[in-house]
Amino acid sequence: MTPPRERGVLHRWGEYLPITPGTPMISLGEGDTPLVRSVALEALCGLDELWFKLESCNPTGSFKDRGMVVAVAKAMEDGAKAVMCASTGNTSASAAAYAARCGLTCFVLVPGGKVAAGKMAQAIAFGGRILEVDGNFDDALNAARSLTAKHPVALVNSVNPNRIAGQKTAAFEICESLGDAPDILAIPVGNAGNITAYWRGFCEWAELGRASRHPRMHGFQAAGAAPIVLGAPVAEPHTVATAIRIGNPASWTGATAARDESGGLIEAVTDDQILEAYELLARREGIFVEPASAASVAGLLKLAREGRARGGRAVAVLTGNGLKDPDTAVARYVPDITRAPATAEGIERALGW
Ligand code: AN7
Repeated sequence: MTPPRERGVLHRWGEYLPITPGTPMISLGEGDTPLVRSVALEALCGLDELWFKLESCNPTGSFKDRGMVVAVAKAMEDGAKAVMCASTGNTSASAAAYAARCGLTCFVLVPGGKVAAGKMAQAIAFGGRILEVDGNFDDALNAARSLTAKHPVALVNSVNPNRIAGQKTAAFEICESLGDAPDILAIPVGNAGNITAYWRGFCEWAELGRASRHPRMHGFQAAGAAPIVLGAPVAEPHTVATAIRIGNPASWTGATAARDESGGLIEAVTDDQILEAYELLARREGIFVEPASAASVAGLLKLAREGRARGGRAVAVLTGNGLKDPDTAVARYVPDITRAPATAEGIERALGW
């Protein structure tokens, strides 16, 4: 029997990544995520086709694993014994996982009280050294940059170009799955690394002649944390979508370049619009994402309602799993739960059958 092909971003996409013969080919099986066609929201969004890229299916439940595997492999190649990141939660979960696997120490700087429970559970489970800071993500990232410039610890935020390199592979996968680039790529924007990475991926694929065109990049920020839309940093960002509660994105110029070069847009969606899309994805599509991920679909719905949808084929990136943030789910829904005795008769009575 032939052993299964090794999986993961480094194995599958290594020739497009900054790896050398000295790079350890680590993997948690990241990448190769499903591209699933919409059954209900496609029409509501005024599109001919809507596909969901389920980045929530990565090993730690978010897209961060694609870039983290490259960043951690390169850090090891450079002899690092420790990594550090600032995070709204998903980066820290991913960094802590790869660090655990590779025997590295992982320091994570998180905004105190503002990280969803599932993400904290992951950082704790993977043995991360967690520093809850009295400030927001932007403050934590500034501190992480200073600390890693001074101490022998590798910074694995998306300001590390290896992160962006790994994340661009999702664009390759979309083009391979659809046979070409889509007309629209809808994506949530926080620190703006991912929109930067996707745009790079689509451009690279077109330059290689493997796609015949580029998508229009549609980025969506939460209204309470929309610095790129406003054109100025937001000192105190707020949103239910804690993953994208970021007031001064590190890859700001990457995001505006993606928007402008692609003929796309970056707009804001309110928390109500985010939670509406969050609910529609769960109840009409059977896809449970965290609130930040729903921003991509909220944005498409908003464009349709404003009469700005132009049809075509769109891909919405669903960046993180709904299980990351159970508290938002519990708060959003009136659960359909009935207490009953553990007998068929008792359950019939409870159901009124
Ligand atoms: C689910 O984990 O910034 O625009 O520290 O977790 O590349 O920042 C997370 C960001 C979208 C925004 N969706 O991506 C972090 C962090 C989810 C996220 C984003 C994040 P970027």
